Amino acid sequence: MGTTRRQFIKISALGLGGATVAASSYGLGDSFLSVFDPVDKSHLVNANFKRYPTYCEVCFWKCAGWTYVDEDGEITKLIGNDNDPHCYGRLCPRGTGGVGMYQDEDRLKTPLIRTGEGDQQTFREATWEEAFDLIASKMKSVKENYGAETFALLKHGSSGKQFEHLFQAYGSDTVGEPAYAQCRGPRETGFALTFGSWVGSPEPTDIRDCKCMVLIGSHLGENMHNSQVQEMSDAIDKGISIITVDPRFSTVASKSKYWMPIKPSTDIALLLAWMNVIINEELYDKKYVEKYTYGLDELRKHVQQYTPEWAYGVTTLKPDLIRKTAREMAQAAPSVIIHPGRHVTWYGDDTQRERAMAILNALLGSWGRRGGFYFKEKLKLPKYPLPKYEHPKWTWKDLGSKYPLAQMGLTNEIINSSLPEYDGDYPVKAWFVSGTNLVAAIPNKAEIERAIDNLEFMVVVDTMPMDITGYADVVLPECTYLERYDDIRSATNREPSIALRMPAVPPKYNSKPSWWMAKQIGERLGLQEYFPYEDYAEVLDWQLKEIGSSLEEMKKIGVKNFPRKGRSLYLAEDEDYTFPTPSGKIELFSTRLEQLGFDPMPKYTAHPEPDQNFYRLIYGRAPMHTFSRTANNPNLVDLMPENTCWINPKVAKQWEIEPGEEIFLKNQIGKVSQFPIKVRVTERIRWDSIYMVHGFGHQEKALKNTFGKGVSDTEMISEVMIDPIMGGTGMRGNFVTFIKKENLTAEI
Ligand SMILES: Nc1nc2c(c(=O)[nH]1)N[C@H]1C(S)=C(S)[C@@H](COP(=O)(O)OP(=O)(O)OC[C@H]3O[C@@H](n4cnc5c(=O)[nH]c(N)nc54)[C@H](O)[C@@H]3O)O[C@H]1N2
Ligand SMILES: Nc1nc2c(c(=O)[nH]1)N[C@H]1C(S)=C(S)[C@@H](COP(=O)(O)OP(=O)(O)OC[C@H]3O[C@@H](n4cnc5c(=O)[nH]c(N)nc54)[C@H](O)[C@@H]3O)O[C@H]1N2
Ligand code: SF4
Ligand SMILES: [Mo]
Repeated sequence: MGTTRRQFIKISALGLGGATVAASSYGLGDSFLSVFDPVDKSHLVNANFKRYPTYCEVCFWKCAGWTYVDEDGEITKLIGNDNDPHCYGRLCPRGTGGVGMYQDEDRLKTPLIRTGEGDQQTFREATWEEAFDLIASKMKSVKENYGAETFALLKHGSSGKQFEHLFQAYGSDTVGEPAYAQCRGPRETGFALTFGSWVGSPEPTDIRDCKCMVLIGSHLGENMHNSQVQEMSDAIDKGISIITVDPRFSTVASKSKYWMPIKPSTDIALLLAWMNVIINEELYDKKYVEKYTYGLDELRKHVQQYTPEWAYGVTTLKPDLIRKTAREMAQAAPSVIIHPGRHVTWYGDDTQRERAMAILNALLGSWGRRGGFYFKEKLKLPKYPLPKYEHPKWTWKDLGSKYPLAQMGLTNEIINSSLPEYDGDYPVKAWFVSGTNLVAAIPNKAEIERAIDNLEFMVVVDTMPMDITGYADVVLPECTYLERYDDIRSATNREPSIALRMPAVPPKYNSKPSWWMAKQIGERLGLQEYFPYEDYAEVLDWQLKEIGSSLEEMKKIGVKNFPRKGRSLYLAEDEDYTFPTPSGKIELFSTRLEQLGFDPMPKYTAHPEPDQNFYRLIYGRAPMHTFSRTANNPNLVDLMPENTCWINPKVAKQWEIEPGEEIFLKNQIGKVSQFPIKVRVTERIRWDSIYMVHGFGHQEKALKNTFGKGVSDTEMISEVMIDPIMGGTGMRGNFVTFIKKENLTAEI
């Protein structure tokens, strides 16, 4: 971006970093849980250690645990809290390695302010006062000149809450996070249209008592969401049959009764064929369907065209396999789960695919049944008494109104509204970014860069010098989750539970918690009445006392479980129940979609296929990393230092590519990967696709452990298919070809 107004600044160029930390390592075994912390932890803990409760921020499952600190005040260990329903006492390898976030010497150490013009731009170290004064003055001028609404908040994780409060007090509800439009948005809309309620997190999947689970591109076990993986592991021991639909032989595929190596992008065809079999063979739960659902006749008619023989032509899965697996599910019903998945923004028709999954669950009667989906419950924490927020003139809802069923702010629409050519009613002029590495999380970096370049002002709050920080005018270093208080975790589960996060050690360097930053900025904006506390601990103590606990108590126990107060976990035999949908029933046929001009029942539409010598780019998770955020973690980098490109042996042979060879990738519009990637030649991937783990290929040199390692999947995603119903960005319609290292110069 050499010639642009907001030049990208490499933090590495500033010489602010330190030396690399020696990394620890621990072994990985075959079973899912061999990488979790041990059940018996007595040998890990010295009696002189002090322990402080926390909940993990390495991913958003929010497992509760203990931070152990030794006599010298050093963190020695992170261990799961035995009473926590999110982790059942055991942290996953990323959670155990979370201490690396604290120890990482590449951390952001002090506030930074952009100075200089044109190609001479750089960051200078600044005091917190200077940084806050600048931010407050810009927030004031943006509000005066354009309205507070034009200052957008892009966030993810716990810190986002603090800034959301600041922004609402300031007058902006222009908020978005990649965990919606780049993640679970379509499933929440698809399930809400069908059952009337979101799936939510943690998913209310009753895996513990499930007899048959269908995983459609949901790779539990690599996707390490803790209690789900533990429950699945137990269920496997108890003989659950798993049906894995994945073009890749995932870890869970290896534990499955059926692996269905579907042609990518054709899942709706399979789902419709399953419905065809289940309805025509009368395998559905007749009582349940009659009592609770709406639209069976329409659905019956609709799915007649989608026979297993038809689906074979589309999906490459044999009709016999489709029938057998349909019967397998029906036999286990209602203790069956068609798992909704989580990262589901794939092909732009994702809400409809999720609808198909929801409908299949409904036919099998699994919603509200033991071993299917339970009715979740959570404890509503009382709100700390604060003045009401101002009403903004417009909000994220207006900004995303092109997509009628968007239920949260759309990051991609915030980006559109920030572009120079935007001439709509909801222009965005400035960004406040916290806890999200947008350039790694949202495809089409060139567009994000154009948007950023057009901003009047941009703040980034992060713990690490991640790629996004280089675009900021002000960078604020947050201390890690082990060094701060945050909101009480109160999540939905079988039984309500709460968990406390408190500092185990003081913040390293000149880093600070987000609640303090929000308060400081708020006070400079004249919003002190919204921040009437000296320490966030006061807020937590007040809230805890309102529910009969206290900070004192929670410091000792970390997690508190409460009995259910609402309805029971499952529907009783013949129970009358009104679903919160327009018809009060589970909507096999969606009247809402029909009114809005969308297909009321899911249809299959074909998606583009790779040209000759191109392969579909698919991606996913690795057990020891979370997105791009852990790539530099000194504890985790050893376990998996880079991603690899999975290529089928047939393809490798055709290209004369050797295992371990480093190649560059080029996508359908000629974009060549910044770095090379090592090849893994394996039968575990279909010949028409290649696979890589998301979160590598970092371009910021200040990330010393990970700079230049592997390829960023996001970088190769130029084609985005937007879901017309809720605005999610489908990212799996991209195709890549290979460039041998020796041919690189000739190719670009
Ligand atoms: N190509 C591609 N894109 C994807 C995905 C994919 O698989 N492939 N996955 C999608 C999904 S499912 C999701 S949920 C999103 C996730 O997208 P993001 O939430 O943007 O995920 P990360 O890349 O981990 O970025 C998190 C940022 O938060 C910072 N951080 C960590 N801890 C803290 C903290 O305590 N405070 C603050 N202030 N910052 C902190 C990290 O250093 C990092 O810069 O990405 C989506 N985008
Ligand atoms: N270790 C770890 N665990 C995590 C995370 C992490 O970063 N690290 N992130 C968490 C978050 S925020 C999320 S959203 C979840 C995401 O996890 P999931 O929702 O489980 O998974 P996805 O990333 O959508 O799916 C990846 C799988 O889809 C397969 N796939 C690709 N294309 C297709 C297709 O067309 N059809 C089918 N049927 N399958 C296909 C891939 O081969 C891969 O196995 O993971 C969570 N858990
Ligand atoms: S699943 Fe692992 S990384 Fe995620 S919150 Fe739990 S322990 Fe942390
Ligand atoms: Mo996600």
